[in-house]
Amino acid sequence: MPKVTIAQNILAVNDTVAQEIQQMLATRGIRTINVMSSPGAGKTTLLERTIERLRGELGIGVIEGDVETTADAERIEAAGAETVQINTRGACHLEAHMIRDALAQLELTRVNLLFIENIGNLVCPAAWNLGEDTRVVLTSTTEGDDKPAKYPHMFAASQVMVVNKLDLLPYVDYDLAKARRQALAINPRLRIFEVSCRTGAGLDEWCAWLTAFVHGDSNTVCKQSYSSAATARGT
Ligand SMILES: Nc1nc2c(ncn2[C@@H]2O[C@H](COP(=O)(O)OP(=O)(O)OP(=O)(O)O)[C@@H](O)[C@H]2O)c(=O)[nH]1
Ligand SMILES: [Mg+2]
Ligand SMILES: [Zn+2]
Repeated sequence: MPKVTIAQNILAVNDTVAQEIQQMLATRGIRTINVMSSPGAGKTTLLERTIERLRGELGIGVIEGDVETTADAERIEAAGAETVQINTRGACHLEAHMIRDALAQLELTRVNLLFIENIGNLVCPAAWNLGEDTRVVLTSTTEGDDKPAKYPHMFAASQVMVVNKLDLLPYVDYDLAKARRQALAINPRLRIFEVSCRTGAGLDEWCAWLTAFVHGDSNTVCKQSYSSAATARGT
């Protein structure tokens, strides 16, 4: 029991920092998306393809979270977006204080869409509020179609699901309808995009949604109303 109390205190402190971040970003007119997935589902690739398509239209910034290396930040910079790398040196999720420190290093003047690429992990990132406006969970056809059912908290705590690597469907046992059905059973309001970052399939729809999201279209606004502490308690 004492351990649970400590964990919830840590999450409550995290929520306070996250609220400060959310207010600061809202004041600057920046919309923020926390991108989560298992390792290798294609988070960085989706961001690269998105930046290539939208950089003329939107000011995109990226906070890259990885346990080690600056490889993903280098890829994002090469794609043409403002970026800063967080190395957690072992930690398996990002926390709000890391985002606060990273934001101090980002040139935000021209940014109106900020992505946070979380650590590859379908479990604990769901419990940590980072001050984002919305959460995107990415899953890919090579991981199996049972991920929503096996990791329900991640899908319950997200507003958007992107299924990536559609180009590999002929080679893997992945039932798109089953994944969609399982995800919607957990979270009926989940917005679903099915894409291939390899072929570009589905990216027009994804980018159109992002543009509307940045411009505040009410159908795309899915501001989170939960807290990290409440998520951890399962309430
Ligand atoms: N065939 C195929 N491969 C893809 C697609 N999207 C990404 N990949 C490949 O999947 C691998 C992992 O992609 P990343 O974008 O690095 O994945 P990530 O989720 O950022 O990985 P971590 O940051 O390590 O968690 C790379 O080899 C990509 O080229 C896709 O749509 N189709
Ligand atoms: Mg990555
Ligand atoms: Zn973790």
